[in-house]
Amino acid sequence: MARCCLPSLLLILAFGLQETRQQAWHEIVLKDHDCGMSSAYDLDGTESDCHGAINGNTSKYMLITRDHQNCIHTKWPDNAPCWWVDMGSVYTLYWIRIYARNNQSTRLTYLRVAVDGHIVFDSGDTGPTIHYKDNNQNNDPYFDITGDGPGISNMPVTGRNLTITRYQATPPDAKNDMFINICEVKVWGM
Ligand SMILES: [Ca+2]
Repeated sequence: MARCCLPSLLLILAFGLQETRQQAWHEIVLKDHDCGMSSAYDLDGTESDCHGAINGNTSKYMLITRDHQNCIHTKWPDNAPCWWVDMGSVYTLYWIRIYARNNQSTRLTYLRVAVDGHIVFDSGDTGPTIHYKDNNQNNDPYFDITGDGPGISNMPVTGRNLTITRYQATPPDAKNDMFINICEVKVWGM
């Protein structure tokens, strides 16, 4: 083989490997996995259940009843709110999608996502870039964490425990808004 062809061949092999890896990605279903949260909002005697963020329901409408829980909501006062899920095995994650609650975008600021302690996203004071399915704002709002997004992008990341924390409210003295209040977490990897 002519030496000049080697770089092209390596490029083709690398591209092929990346394509194969993308084809191998799949959604890692988190439903019913072990999870926990630092505090649980109490609504009419029923506490928010950590599984509300992994029950497969991405609806933006929060339900906290004995039979139906869709979103998670930490409780005030909790100045270091945290939610976590044990994915059951070690995975390499390429994509994380987090669905938000309607009309609660201020609760997405200063949100930090980590896998086994490796921070992969920090929404900072502006919060994440929100998307809607089919660009229709009536649909469920979400944001994506990938390797090429804004802010911290330590993706892909390998680990077993995914943690979401919040370290400040907006504005900082809004103690009654210092919640983690999201509706679903989805992950893709292998
Ligand atoms: Ca849900």
